[in-house]
Amino acid sequence: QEYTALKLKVKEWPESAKKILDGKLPEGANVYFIPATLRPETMYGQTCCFVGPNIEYGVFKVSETEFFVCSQRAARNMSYQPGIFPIWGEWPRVASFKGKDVIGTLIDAPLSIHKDGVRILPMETVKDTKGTAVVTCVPSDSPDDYATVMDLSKKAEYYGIKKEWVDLEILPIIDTPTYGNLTAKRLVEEMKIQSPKDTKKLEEAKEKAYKEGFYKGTIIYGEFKGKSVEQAKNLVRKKLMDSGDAFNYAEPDGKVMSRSG
Ligand code: ZZB
Repeated sequence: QEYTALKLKVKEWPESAKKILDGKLPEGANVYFIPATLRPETMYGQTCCFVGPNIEYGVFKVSETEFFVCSQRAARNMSYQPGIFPIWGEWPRVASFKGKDVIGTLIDAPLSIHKDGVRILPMETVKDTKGTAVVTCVPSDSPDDYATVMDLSKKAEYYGIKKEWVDLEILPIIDTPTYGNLTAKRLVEEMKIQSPKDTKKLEEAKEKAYKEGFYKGTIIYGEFKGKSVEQAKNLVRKKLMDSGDAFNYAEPDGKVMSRSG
């Protein structure tokens, strides 16, 4: 699986994270949360970024001034891919924390219309075994994200977050003949998905959204407005890579590994 790994720069840590990181990072260090996405063309619509509250994350040193936040497993994979860590097979960890320790962190999400930054928020269904275990949230086009955002907004107090961290404008980015320009919202409502725990229905909704978006979607926002999703995907990916805001991250395929091993 070939992902686009995006660099979401930390603008402000919450107190809980400051305590953990105290003394572990050099003065002026830039720290980035690294979500892995298959949908770079949707990055204009990022409204927050998810971590699993009980997942363990590391802060990994990629240069004197740059540090990446992702799962240990992803950092290890990255260390065997060119151009990410300086030394092949080494992924130096300077700190670690649980997702719940960094809820509320303010980050800068490249291309997002929300220029003041977006927040790190909890998502119970993040898998530690896929991507980087950091998931950027695009509620217009990802049914999982839409369902999670609705849940977080309804139960903000229970989750210990501020409602205004969740209730950011949902930007229509892609128009499709079957589901209109807010595909995820439409699917969640039509399929009567009640909660992020409706995993079976959400899996089905995701497949539908992928297919419709990729084969029939047209971009309706930004510099590639009017282009098909198929075309825009690579253009946006290239733009993000050229600006230094993203890099390639390949997930080793278990099946291939076992066949060759
Ligand atoms: C932004 C985005 C916008 C995504 C969208 C999807 C969609 P897949 O197909 O199962 O491989 N994701 C990445 N890592 C994880 C994880 N560890 N746990 C849970 N979810 C994760 O899933 C790849 C997509 O699942 C990724 O692309 C990411 O969300 C999420 F409009 O990034 B995506 C119809 C989907 N639309």
